[in-house]
Amino acid sequence: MRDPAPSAVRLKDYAPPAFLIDSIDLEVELFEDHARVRARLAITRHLGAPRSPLVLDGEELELESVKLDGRALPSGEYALDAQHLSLEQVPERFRLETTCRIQPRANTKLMGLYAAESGFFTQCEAEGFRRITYFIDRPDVMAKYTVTIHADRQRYPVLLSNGNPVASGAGSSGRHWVKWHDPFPKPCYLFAMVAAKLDKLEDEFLTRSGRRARLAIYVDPGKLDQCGFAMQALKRAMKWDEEVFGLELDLDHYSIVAVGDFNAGAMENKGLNLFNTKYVLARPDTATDGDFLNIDRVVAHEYFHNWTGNRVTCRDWFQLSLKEGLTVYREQEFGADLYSRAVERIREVRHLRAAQFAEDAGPMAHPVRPDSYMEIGNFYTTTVYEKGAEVVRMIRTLIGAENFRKGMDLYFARHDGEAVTCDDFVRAMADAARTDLSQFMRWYDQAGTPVLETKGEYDAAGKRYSLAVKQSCAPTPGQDKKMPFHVPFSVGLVGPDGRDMLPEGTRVLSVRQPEERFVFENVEARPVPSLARDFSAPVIVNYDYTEAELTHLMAHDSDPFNRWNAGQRLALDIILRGIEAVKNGGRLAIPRAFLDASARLLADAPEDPAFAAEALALPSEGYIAEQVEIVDPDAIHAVRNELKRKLPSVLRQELLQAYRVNRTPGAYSPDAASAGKRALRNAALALLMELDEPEARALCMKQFEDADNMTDALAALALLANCDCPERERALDAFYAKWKDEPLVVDKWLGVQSTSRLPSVLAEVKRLMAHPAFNLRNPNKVYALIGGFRGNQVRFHAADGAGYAFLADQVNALDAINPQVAARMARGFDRWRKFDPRRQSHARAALERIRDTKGVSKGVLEIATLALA
Ligand code: 0A1
Ligand code: ZN
Repeated sequence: MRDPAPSAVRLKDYAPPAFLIDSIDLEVELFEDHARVRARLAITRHLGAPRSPLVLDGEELELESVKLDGRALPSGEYALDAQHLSLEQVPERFRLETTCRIQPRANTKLMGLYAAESGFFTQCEAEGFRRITYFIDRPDVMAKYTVTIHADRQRYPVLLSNGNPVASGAGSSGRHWVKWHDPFPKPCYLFAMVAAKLDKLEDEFLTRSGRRARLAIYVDPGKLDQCGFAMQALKRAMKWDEEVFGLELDLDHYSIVAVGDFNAGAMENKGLNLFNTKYVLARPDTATDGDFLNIDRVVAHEYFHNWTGNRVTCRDWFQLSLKEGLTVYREQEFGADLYSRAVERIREVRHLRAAQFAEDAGPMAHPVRPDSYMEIGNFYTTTVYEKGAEVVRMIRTLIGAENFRKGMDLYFARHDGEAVTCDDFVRAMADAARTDLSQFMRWYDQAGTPVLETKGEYDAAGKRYSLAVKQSCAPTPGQDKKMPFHVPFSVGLVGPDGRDMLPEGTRVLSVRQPEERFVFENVEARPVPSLARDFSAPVIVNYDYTEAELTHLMAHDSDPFNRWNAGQRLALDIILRGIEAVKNGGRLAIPRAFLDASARLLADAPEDPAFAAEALALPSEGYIAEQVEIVDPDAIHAVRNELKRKLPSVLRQELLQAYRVNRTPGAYSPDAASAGKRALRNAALALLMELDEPEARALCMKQFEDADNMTDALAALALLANCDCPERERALDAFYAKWKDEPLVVDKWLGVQSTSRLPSVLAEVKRLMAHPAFNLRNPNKVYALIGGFRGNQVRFHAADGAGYAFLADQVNALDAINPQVAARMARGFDRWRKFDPRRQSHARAALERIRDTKGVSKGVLEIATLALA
């Protein structure tokens, strides 16, 4: 086995930089076949670093010249390797000028400066700036930037960088230039520039202190009609941050640029956010309710980073969750205020449980603050982001809303303009609340999902209810023993009449010991405990509920999250028992209670259709897989579908009724109420389609053909793509013919095919790889087709190993083009050890093949090695 250790970067090795860079003056000249980058750095030796050499990072740069304080250095006076430019002896304070040539058109990694359809774009987080020029590429080196971009005026009329435009002019032979200055010192990962032909939507925002900020969204020519919603989203976010956190925009210009080739979702570069088109472009006929919601959230997320990430940044990449966990938390709160708080929470937890709990249980398990990495690009994970957000939320639950706000204020007062650590954040919170959060810090340093075993006891004579809580956390790679966590455990006691029995409704217990008992006095009757209300901590709560208790909670719990959660537990228990039964030659048994509860959900649906849609959705196949010892994907698929089919066979009329009454006539609007109706209507249609009857298919086809919005059209298309029926091909062909010139809609078309449940899906995916609609160089296409298949549990984990072999081939092919995207795809193997020996041997072979490929990237090697370890 290979050891990733030699090239691992470790948190404990952190040392402050030996040099600081006060300012950088960047001159970028763009040509069709290359770019020339001249950088003038003002460098000072940093405290306590007496004689260390100057080491600058650089990658795929062709160095043309180096000057120190104006003197050109002969090659003997510096050292050059594939990763660095080093100068053995430099003064205390000096200017260094380098000139390099780079090849943006050959940059398929989409890190650094690269070309896309309409021009040139950058992505620097985490370590992309070193692909543009030699620099000390780490976030605790913060410089002031002046950037001049030169390019052909016709082809690249728009020249942008961070900050404010300060000068511009014409050059010879049709060229022009624009100079930008950013007054805020920033780490180089926040640098951005764009040279492209783009259309622009303009607007403005008057901040509460009276600053007039000019807002702009730049998109590919012809797409202006798809960016109105993103602009409104931006203004909603700006207003919300002023109102909720007292945080205001500090800039005169704030721009968003959308680009179709982008590895991630979006990037918070100071004053110049770069976005994947997916999170900007939307029109009712091209984007679904989910897309609109995501745009609201991602636009807000990047905007919120201006304070949580940019004004206060990370000292090193181990602290990534300092900005990401906090910003996701802020984004979640924004989403909750704008849409439905309960439904947003349910969706967030569904995602966390499916993705993050699985990550925490697999080979890539790492703490919210990892302690080592080979490739930082692999640590933009659901643990750092979503579990990180839960950690911030837990602090708020423990210290209360008011103290939390004080803590935020104190954090900014102390650290504005600094590069800090997660400890600094928690210290501000603890100080503001005058409380001790030292045990709480373990959430940052210990990986794994804690389990709370709970038992209730009611003493009727003493009117006392006591709850015993025992916490544990399974070992994770490199962490055999865990210390007890400090868990905020929100508990309610639901009475026989369905009412809350605690005077305060919900009590937040502070669980700190391995074993604890909490006593509730004056409890008049035996309660049903409602545990971890609103998902108060990212833990697994075990309690031996009876079916009757769960349906009681489903019907009455005042906490909507736990109302939903009770239904999920009930369904999960039925499915797990069904899987066991089938394994032993028996059958799935569906208790009456489940059908009654579902009927009640539908009857109550008019009050909150979006909630009803969530409650009717069964736990995902991936989540079910996490609950069993050895995964049998076919059994999970079969049993879950059988349960799903049972509902329409018993509740056909109710579902048809829900389908009929939840129409949204009139002009489309993505607001929560309308989206909720569509969600329920489409959930009803999905259940009816399980009957595999021509009437249901006709209804579905009719919806597909008549829909005036993408939500309804795509929902119908996805259902048709799931069935082996004549309507399938007709619908898929019609959809493609209509949308082949809208790349984001083509991604949806690829997605419904790669996630289809048909057994032929791998053959279709392979066929689509050669379709003109697909392009291995475009990350969105890869995520839709290969990523979709990777997440298609029953087909990807086919017993013959064909899915694994296919993914290995694609990871290898991608690795040569875009290692970051390849590494993400390679995560599909994470859970291979949970499957049977036959599948395991196929997966192992696929992983070994990836690991042993000549020239494998560091990122893919890290994923494969950890998976095999
Ligand atoms: N900071 C961004 C995420 C991001 C990370 C890496 C990237 O490289 C391709 C791009 C974006 C965010 O949290 O939105
Ligand atoms: Zn972020």
